[in-house]
Amino acid sequence: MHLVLHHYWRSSSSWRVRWALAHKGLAWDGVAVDLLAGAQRAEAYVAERSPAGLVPCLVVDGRPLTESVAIVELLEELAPTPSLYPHEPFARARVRQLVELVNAGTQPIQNLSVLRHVSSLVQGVDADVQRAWARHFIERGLAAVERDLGLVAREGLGGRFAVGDALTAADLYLVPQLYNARRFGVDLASFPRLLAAEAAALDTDAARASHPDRFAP
Ligand SMILES: N[C@@H](CCC(=O)N[C@@H](CS)C(=O)NCC(=O)O)C(=O)O
Repeated sequence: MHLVLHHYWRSSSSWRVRWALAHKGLAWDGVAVDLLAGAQRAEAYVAERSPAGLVPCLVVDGRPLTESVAIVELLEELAPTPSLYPHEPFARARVRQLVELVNAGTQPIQNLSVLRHVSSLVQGVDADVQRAWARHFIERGLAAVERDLGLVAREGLGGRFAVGDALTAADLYLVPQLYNARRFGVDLASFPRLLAAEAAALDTDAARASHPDRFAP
């Protein structure tokens, strides 16, 4: 299987996929897409790689696939071990729920193009207001995740990681979102469950191999 990942070093969605690849021990070639320079909107990239003009895009034997959830689930099916999803159906559903709290409920509202569009519509929306906007939605999303982790614990599904004692897809979404949270200056003191799961997840070879700092230009 030949894998080519189009990604940006500091993009949280890109980190999710790099992490899944590292966890499963899959080799890949990388193509850097410079989001600040607008490379994600280049005609050829949108036509041939990402219809939405976003990263990541994983090209699998010549076939481009976007949306990190679809990519991570494909990798899970192509390379089932080590798994990123618990076997038990409800625990599996909890993992997917946590993934969506970040993927659908948090990251899209603080994404670069959203922040820029708000600035273009409303006079006086400068970088400080953009950061305040991002902080608000990240805090709201992480508060939901923190409460969800409380539920997970009460159900007996807790452990070192977000769900249980093995790394799951939930960790691949929560930890990069925390990375974004720090970039925007979110105070994380009220998220102890999240911070504990983050510490466990970061202390893995796959986290280190996929971390944004390793891919900074
Ligand atoms: N739901 C998508 C989100 C992709 C996404 O929002 N990517 C961001 C970087 S994290 C991006 O490409 N932003 C560039 C832009 O908004 O122009 C996924 O999980 O792959």
